[in-house]
Amino acid sequence: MFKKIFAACTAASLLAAAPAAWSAPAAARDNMSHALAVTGMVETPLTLKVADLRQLPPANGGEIAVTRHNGDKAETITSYRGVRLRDILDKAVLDAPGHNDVKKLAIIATATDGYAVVFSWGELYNAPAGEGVIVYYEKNGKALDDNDGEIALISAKDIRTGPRHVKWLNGIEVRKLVE
Ligand SMILES: Nc1nc2c(c(=O)[nH]1)N[C@H]1C(S)=C(S)[C@@H](COP(=O)(O)O)O[C@H]1N2
Ligand SMILES: [Mo]
Repeated sequence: MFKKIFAACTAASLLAAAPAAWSAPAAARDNMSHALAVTGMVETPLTLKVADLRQLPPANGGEIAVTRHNGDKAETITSYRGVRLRDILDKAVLDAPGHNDVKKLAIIATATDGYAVVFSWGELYNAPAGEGVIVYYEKNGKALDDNDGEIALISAKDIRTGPRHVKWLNGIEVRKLVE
């Protein structure tokens, strides 16, 4: 009884505060990423729009099952057009002059909603995973819509591909983690 009243009051006060606090579900907001900024430890920071991504060496492919961390299926991508993250980093040129500098680099992929995932240089350049880390702008034959785009990233060789599937990708930051 008391709990019920309490719950009702809480709901009422939340509603009263609604204009400031309420926000639409993620997919209904404009989360669209209109460009990808490549920043941090690079010689040439870049801002890439879809048209710029189309100029880079293409990495197009077929089926990728997007699976959540618990194994549930989120979606199946039947085809995609994109670019390997490695090729984007090579265009920006990693700022790592010392022989061992690259090995200390983390590459962080961020999205307009604050979602972020981490890669390492070793993973992207010196492991099988790197081949499958793709920044893509077309899915199933069409430009990405509000649900993932305009630009997204996926690490296709991950065991569960959901966690490092970054929708609304808008940043690639290169950070040196160790001095
Ligand atoms: N930008 C962004 N990308 C994201 C997420 C997110 O919250 N924001 N969630 C991730 C998670 S945890 C999963 S499992 C996959 C699939 O989620 P979906 O079911 O929402 O497509 O998207 C991933 N990409
Ligand atoms: Mo997830």
